[in-house]
Amino acid sequence: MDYLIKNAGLGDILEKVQDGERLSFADGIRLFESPDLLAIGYLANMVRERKNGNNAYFIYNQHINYSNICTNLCKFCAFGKDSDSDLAYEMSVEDVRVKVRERLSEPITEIHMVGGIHPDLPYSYYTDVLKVIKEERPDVHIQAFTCVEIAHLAEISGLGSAGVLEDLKKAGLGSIPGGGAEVFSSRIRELTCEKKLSGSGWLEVAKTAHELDLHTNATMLYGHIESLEERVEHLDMLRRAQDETGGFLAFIPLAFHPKNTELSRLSRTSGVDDLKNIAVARCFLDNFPHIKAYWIMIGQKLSQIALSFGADDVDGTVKEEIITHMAGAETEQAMSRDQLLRLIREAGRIPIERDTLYNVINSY
Ligand code: V47
Repeated sequence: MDYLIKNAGLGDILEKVQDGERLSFADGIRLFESPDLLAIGYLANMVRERKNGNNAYFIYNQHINYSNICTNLCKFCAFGKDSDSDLAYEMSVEDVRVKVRERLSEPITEIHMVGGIHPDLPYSYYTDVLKVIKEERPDVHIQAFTCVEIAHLAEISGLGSAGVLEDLKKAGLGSIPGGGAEVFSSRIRELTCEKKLSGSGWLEVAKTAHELDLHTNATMLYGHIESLEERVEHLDMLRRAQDETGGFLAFIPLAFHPKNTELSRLSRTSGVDDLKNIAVARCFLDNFPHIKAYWIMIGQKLSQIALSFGADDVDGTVKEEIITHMAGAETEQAMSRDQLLRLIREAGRIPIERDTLYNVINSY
C-alpha cells in the first residue's frame, strides 16, 4: 500500500502521517485534489486507528427542533422559515415536555436540540426548555443551541455569550452541537448566509464555551459553492482554535442537500467527495479526537464505508431528524440500536455505545 501511496504522489504526506507530523495547508489541498481515493483513505485510516483503535462509537439520542422560524434564512437551508410562512412552527415549553415524554421508555442518553434564530421568543424560553427536559429526564445530557443561537441569546439578553452560557449551564445544558459553522470564509457567508454570525464570531462563542468547561462539536457544510481552499481554510481555523482550548469533541462534515433550498440548481454531493471530506478532515485535524460520519446525510451504506476512511463515529439513533429531510434527504429519520450494531460490526469495528462526552456506556 505504501507503494500505491507513493505512486499517487503522496509519499511525503505518508511520511508525515507515519511520523505524526502536522499536515500543512498545501498538503490539505493536495489531498482534496488527489483522485486517488484509496490512498487518501489509507492515510486517514492510519490516523483513525492510532487515535481510536478498532472502536466505532454511536449514541442513543433524540433530536428536538423547537422551532423552524428563522430570521437568517440561509440560501442552503430548507428548514428555516419566515414567521408568516404556512410551514412555520414553534413548540411551546410544554410541547417540548410532551416530545421528551413520548420517548421516556427508550434508553435515550442525549437530547440534541437546535432551532432557527427566532425573532420573538424571550430569553427565558431557552432556560425554561432546558429545565423542562431535565424535569422529565434528569439524567439526560442536553446538547443544545449552536454557537449561532448562543450569539443571538447574548444579543437579546445583553449578557454576552459567557453570561448566557453560564445561565444555560445552570438550567441543564451539557454541551453545544457543531451546527452553524457552515464554511467560515466571509465570501461564502456573504453569498449564502449574509445575516448569519460570522466565522470568527462562531469560533469566539465556541472558545468561550470551552473556557467554561462546555465541550462543543464542529461542522463544515460542504458541496455547494465553496472552493477547496475555503474548505482547508475552515479546517485550519478549527485546528488553531482546538490548539488554544482543546474543547472540541468531534468534527462532522455535513453533505449539502439542495432540495427546497435557494441553491436547488446544484447537485447532491458524490460518494467520492463525501469520503474525501471525512478522510481529509481525519488527516488534517490531528488535534480532534473524533470524526463523525453522520449517516442521516451520507446514508447508512456510505457511513459504513466511512469507518475505513477516517471516521470513528456514526452519530446515533437520532429519533428523529427534520433539517436534512426538509432538504430532500432520502435516509430514514431514525435507526435502532440493533441496526447501528449491525452497521458497525459489518464494517469490522467494535461497536461502542457512548454518552455525549465519549464515556463508554456499553461495548458490544
Ligand atoms: O447548522 C442546513 C446544516 C446543520 C442543510 O454536533 C444542512 O454532533 C445539509 O449541525 N444540507 C444542523 N446540511 C445539523 C448539525 C449536526 C448534525 C448532527 C450532529 C451534530 C453534532 C450536528 O445542518 C445546520 C447547517 O449547518 N444544514 N441546511 C442542507 N440543506
